[in-house]
Amino acid sequence: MKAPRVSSTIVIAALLISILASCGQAPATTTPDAGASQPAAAANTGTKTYKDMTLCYPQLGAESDWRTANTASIKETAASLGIKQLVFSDAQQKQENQISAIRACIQQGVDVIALPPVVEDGWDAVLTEAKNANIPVIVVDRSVSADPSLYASYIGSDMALEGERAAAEFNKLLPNGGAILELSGTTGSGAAVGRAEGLRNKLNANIKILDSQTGNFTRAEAVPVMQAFLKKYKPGTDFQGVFIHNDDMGIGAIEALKAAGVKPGDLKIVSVDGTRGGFQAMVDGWFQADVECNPLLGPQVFEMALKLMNGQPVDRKVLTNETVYYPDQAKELLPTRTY
Ligand code: GZL
Repeated sequence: MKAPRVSSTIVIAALLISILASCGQAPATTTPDAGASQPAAAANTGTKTYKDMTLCYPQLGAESDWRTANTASIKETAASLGIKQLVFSDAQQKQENQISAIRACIQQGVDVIALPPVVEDGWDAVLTEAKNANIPVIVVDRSVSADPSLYASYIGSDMALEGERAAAEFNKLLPNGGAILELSGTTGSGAAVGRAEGLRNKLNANIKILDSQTGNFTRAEAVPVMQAFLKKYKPGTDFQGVFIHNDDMGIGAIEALKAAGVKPGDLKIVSVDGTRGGFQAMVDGWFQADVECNPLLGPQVFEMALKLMNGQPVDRKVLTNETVYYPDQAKELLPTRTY
């Protein structure tokens, strides 16, 4: 019996199907896993663009000029890149609100979560949920204590170095020693923990930290803290300096110092952030140094997010290069400050 003729059309079709099918089998271009920290890398096709990106940014709050500038950097960068959607929320400095926002983003199936954590602890559960949903997380600005395998990278500042830089300023400002007060940031936040640690690492032994209280990084909360300090300690006699973890609290502290009759220059004050408010405080003679902490992280966040969407390796830690600003340059630089 003659073999049935198989029309040439069928042969060609079968051939095409087998070629197409074999294409589907070609091993995806796997990128070397940059460590167990990343969800299983998707095929590194590099085909995703910013127009495909939905990024979740559960912002911690609006407590300071630094935070306002950080939010602006994220929103402006998202708009300029023309991403598909920025899922932005304001947690009003409450961790539970950030966690709820992250869960909503997981539910939505966003491409990347960029998290600026209000405090270091308490993130393992929700980061595990994100990892199980194969949504990469970039920790931004402040650090977390969670297992590093639960997030892809950290983009921000070396907070301990900022504290060490402040200590170096006090070592110069108080060469014969003395006592300083500390107005610290949000309790348990990576920024406050790091700055406090750095200060204590490098402060000369002849300079004593007389007392430390939190002002939660806000101007309003710093006023009563400084007022309480002034009730307890005599400026110039009991203490000669103040380390303030951010400019907003510094401006609040100045209000209390003025009301108590303290004059610019009576105390050696070192602040952190380098905002316009901090520069003005240096021009007015209140701050003797302002340690930079840069909030403009938007471009780095989105560049890394796109790499993660395309399954490309990313650095585990991206630290911003920062400096210290001084009164003698403040007047000239103030008009150029972008935050
Ligand atoms: C530091 C950032 C801090 C700023 C404050 O990276 O988290 O939070 O120093 C802000 O001004 O409120």
